[in-house]
Amino acid sequence: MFAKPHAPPVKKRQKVTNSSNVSESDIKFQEVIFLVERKMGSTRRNFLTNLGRRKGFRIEDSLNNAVTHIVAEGNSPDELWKWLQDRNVKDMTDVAVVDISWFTESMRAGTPVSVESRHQDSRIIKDCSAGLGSSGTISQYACQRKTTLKNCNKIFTDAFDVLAEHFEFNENKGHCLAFMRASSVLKSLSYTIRNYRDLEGLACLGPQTKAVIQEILEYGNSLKVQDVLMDERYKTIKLFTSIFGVGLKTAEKWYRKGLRSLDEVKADTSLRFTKMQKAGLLYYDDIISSVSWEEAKAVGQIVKDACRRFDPDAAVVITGGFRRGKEFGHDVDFIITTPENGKEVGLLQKVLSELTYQWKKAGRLGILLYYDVIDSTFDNAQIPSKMFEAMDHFEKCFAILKLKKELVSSKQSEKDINGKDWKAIRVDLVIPPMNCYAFALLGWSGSRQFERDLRRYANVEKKMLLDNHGLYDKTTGKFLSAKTEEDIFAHLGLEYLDPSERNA
Ligand code: DCT
Ligand code: MG
Repeated sequence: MFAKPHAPPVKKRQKVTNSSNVSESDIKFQEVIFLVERKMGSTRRNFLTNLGRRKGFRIEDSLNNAVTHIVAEGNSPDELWKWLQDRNVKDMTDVAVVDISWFTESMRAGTPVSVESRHQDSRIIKDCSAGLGSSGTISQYACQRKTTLKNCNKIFTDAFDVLAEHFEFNENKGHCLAFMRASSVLKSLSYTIRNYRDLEGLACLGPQTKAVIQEILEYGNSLKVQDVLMDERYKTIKLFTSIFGVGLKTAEKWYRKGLRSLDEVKADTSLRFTKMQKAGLLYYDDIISSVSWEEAKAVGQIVKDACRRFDPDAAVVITGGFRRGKEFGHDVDFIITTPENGKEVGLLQKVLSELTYQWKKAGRLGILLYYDVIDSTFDNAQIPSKMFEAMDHFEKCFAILKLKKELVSSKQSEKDINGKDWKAIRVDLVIPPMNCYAFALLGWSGSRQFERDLRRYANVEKKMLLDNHGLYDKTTGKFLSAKTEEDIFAHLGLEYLDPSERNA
């Protein structure tokens, strides 16, 4: 793997023999540079080498272990990868592969400048800190790519996300998946796509997705995306599915009835709302405004206090987007379990009654504004399932909690436009037994695309079935146990990715 572009590594210095007539004392910097002759040509390479050495840079004639910066000019990623592989360069840890612009800027500055994403033009090298498949190209699986929250290609991924949603609304699964995968690949890159050739060798980009990129590169936006954003059906389905408890089918039905706004929905006396939809409409404004990390922490404290009252050893772990480092989310996801297998049974009911009791004691509208408990249908014989999107079988609860603003330090004494000193927050609680904890944690940490690709990778590449309950090896017919997420990655032969690197 290559080094992250923003932190150019300082390698352990090794004694390097310079074939030039530059003595060690002339060298002013610890960076060790190698210029790739391919495409650059020997004359230009000699010229740049001499120029650099005169300025006190250490420039190697051959590619050796001391090299910290490989500089190339005019090579496509594939060509460069092949060139490196032909030279048996395998361990690229702590080596920055940079564009000639890094070298010329450094010459101008008279000192090695720090490596920025602009120096890693993908024509020279693809994102090396994002995972590489065995062929040296970006893997088609998100679980082999590092995807942090830093997205250098937002202009493209926003467009893809709109199109993916549009196809989801039209129940065109194939196109939806194509755009979700393409978006996910671009999110993993540490450089910005600047021209069409930057797409060479990237996985999951087909003619459709490439055409959108080309349009954005040329005109700054995509007509198709503009059309979708203006499309009445798209806008209405998006609005209706943003109500807690409303899925695609219901949204479609309302749209076909001619409904277009929340007010129209609320006013339509012929509609029968589920309990969940009623709560969704009642607390719509609060729920649609995202939950901040501070609010999530405050909710976590409430849930923890309620759990610990019954089991001081209970573990309450925040998962979902917040575990991946997101600052805002649409809900707060928690996994609750107990160190002893089986002791988790009944805990959720006690926690819910504790939250209700708090309400009675306070004599006010309850802290538990809404909840729906899904009983456990956990049966070892039924797992693992081949359904990638299947809900797991653990006992869980979809709730709306009332969070007093005074519990969130930055919001103390704040009131909203309705004079309310609290905010309704969507909370999911999942209660797996301890022997499934690692699988449940991995499954609920997301992102959705990461989970999809992890399961697909397990199935296609490893002949294993993974879900939120366990991992099954189809070749040996055995379940593989895991205490930690690291164990699961190891069973799958994958490099461990921190949750912050799973924002695929
Ligand atoms: N999950 C999944 N498949 C689904 C639904 C959820 O794999 N069909 C997993 C992935 C994320 C996790 O559960 C929590 O789901 P969400 O809360 O919907 O996602 P999130 O990443 O936490 O996003 P947000 O920050 O918006 O809550
Ligand atoms: Mg979430």
